Amino acid sequence: MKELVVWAICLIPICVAYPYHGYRVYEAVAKNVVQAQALSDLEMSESFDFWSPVRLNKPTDIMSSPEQIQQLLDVFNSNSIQYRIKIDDVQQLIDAQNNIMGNEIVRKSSSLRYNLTWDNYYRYDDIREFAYALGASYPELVTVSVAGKSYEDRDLILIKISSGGSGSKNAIFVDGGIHACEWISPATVTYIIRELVENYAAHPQYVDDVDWFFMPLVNPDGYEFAHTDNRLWRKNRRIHDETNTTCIGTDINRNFDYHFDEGGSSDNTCAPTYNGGQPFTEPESRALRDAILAEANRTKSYLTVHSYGQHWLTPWGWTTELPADYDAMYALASDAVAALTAVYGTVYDIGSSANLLYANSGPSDDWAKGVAGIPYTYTIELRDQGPVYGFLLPPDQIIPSGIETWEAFKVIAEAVALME
Ligand code: 0X9
Ligand code: ZN
Repeated sequence: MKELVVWAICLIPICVAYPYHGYRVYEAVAKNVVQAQALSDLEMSESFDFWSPVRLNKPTDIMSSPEQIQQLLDVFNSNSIQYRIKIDDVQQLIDAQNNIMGNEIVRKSSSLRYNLTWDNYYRYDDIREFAYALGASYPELVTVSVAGKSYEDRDLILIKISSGGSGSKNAIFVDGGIHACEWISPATVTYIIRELVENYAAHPQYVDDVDWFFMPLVNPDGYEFAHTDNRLWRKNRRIHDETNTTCIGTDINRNFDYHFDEGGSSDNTCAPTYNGGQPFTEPESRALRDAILAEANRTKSYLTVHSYGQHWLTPWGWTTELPADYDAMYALASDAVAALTAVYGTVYDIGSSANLLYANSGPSDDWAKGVAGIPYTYTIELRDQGPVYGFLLPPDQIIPSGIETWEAFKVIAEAVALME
């Protein structure tokens, strides 16, 4: 994804950016290898934003600027590729969601000491406030600490939920918001934190039998930038002063030191999957690494929450070969997904990243398994499946996403509690 910031010429003090005005998202389906190759060639040309990977007989979402729409249609037509318009005007959808979110947010009632209501997407400050408010209200369950600082100096919040045991219990580590535009991720992760803490009395076993560690927003700088400037921003906001480039940001999920830069990760600072040049160049990935390592010997499951696609992914991304204990990983994933699907019928598929999605190297889950030695590491790609909104998931899906994902997390917690 190129950085698409087309600023209006600014003669008045308040400038408004409409970077995606007239941008369209098409859904195309490659039904044979020739069509798949044509789409892959298009992706390699880096002229279009591919929101989802090219896979045979599966929909691929491709965003086009207004100027390039005809070029895209020509490729579809000359290869007889079946397509449809999925989002007619990306900026209109962003604006519609901003209007819902704008001024009408239900502000905190007197009994709540935080803003989050899970019927809207909230900003970094609100998420941070939520963490400290829980810590203050439930000191016997919640400990908040700072795992490090982001490139722009924001605190990286770490929340421990534990009812005691002096570190003897098995643990689960969860993170969200590695990718800035995937707003449903921190929203769902904070929903689960709230469920564990504020509804503790309804199901104390999920806290009593395991310890939880949450980093709900790994990439706060990117997340804020996605709110203020570019809704579809993915990377962090580091300025690459070691290179002569004007492009900003590294994909935190390509910056981990396990089979680093072995495919599906870019050495180009302008690319959306820029890997940082070296492993652990980013303060956010270092802080996440250190927080995971601090509890790795008792952490049985690492859940890194992304969107979109409704996939429950296992490592690896760098090879299509499967981990030696893949069957056990698959069995637990399928129990978790069954519980999730039972709520509203939301379908997830399960498989290894390279097999189900695409080759990619340096993601946090591969490192958590391959280096930190955590057995059950999964990337969870939340709603939707792509046919409708993709990254622009409407806020009225936050609570349903939270409710169904919580059911899956309960299954993971029950299994982790019983592990050796
Ligand atoms: O590409 C990614 O970083 C993840 N998908 S996303 O659309 N959220 O960007 C998938 C990472 C999968 N994990 C592994 N390859 N192990
Ligand atoms: Zn992601």
